[in-house]
Amino acid sequence: MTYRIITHGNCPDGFASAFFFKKYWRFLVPTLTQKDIDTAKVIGLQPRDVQCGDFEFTEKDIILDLPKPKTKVFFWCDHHSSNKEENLPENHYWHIAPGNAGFLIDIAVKNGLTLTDELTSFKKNTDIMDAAEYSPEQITECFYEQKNYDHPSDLLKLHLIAAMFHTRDTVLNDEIFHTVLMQELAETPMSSQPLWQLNPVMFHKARMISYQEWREVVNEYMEYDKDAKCVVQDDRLAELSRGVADRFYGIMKYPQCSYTFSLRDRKDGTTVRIGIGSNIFHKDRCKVDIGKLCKVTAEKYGNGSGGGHAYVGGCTIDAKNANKAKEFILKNLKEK
Ligand SMILES: [Mn+2]
Repeated sequence: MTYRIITHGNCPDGFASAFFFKKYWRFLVPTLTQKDIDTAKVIGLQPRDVQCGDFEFTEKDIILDLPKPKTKVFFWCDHHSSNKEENLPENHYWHIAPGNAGFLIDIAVKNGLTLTDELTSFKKNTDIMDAAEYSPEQITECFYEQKNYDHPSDLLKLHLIAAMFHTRDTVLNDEIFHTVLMQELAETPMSSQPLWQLNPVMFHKARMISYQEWREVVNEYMEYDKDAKCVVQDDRLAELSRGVADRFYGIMKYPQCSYTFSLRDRKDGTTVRIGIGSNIFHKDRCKVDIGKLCKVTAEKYGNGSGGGHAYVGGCTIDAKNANKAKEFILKNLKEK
């Protein structure tokens, strides 16, 4: 049985966490050996794969940026408030932090790692990405096509890399994710040459076009509710399905907003998925506990599955209640 590094798949923070663990394991678990790390398989999973209990974990698994499995594992580190655990055994870490890679870096620093400028930048920028702490200029830089990519910032470099495992083909995504992490790793992904030979800019350019196509379709029905100060994106009204969703489009189009709200039909046809967010550039405008509102909405109009954080949340409701739930949410946002 060999060790396995199991991380949040198809996610930049999951990638950054696995990268950091592979490269800096000495500052996290000194009892491991280089051979343990070199032979460790890297696997990307989704939180639901851990929660539903279908995946079989072993005592040699290293789990990053994911909920803690129910069975015994070797190492676990996570930063999501919903995955809180108490009385943790050795090699298990949980703390609320903007990003999991940044949290791992903090642990390594406590164990003697000296931060270089590049590592400091890696931490800062992975935190921005995972906690959505972008400025409007950074959104423009990373979510809209730029004239050239000759001298990308570190933040943009990390987006270029993430674009490689963010295609619409999940099998391809897993293959790229895994391949990149099995290559020779430099100080951070920003300076890892084998990775740059795979031409991440090409993937990113395609993604920028997909975002633009999506924005054009969504433009037809995206609305602004002045009283609720909320951007309403009811995807049930979409006539076409094109491109890839840009989750920051609502706040770029309506900078005066406090909230964004989206609804879309689930594939099963009987449920609707609701997402609510606050304006990330103006979190001070957010007067409603969004996680709570999502929970209440789920209990009132669905089977109770919903929740989130103060600034962002989601829930699933019965499709037949969608219009009532929409009204309920906008009414609640108006009252504050
Ligand atoms: Mn994360």
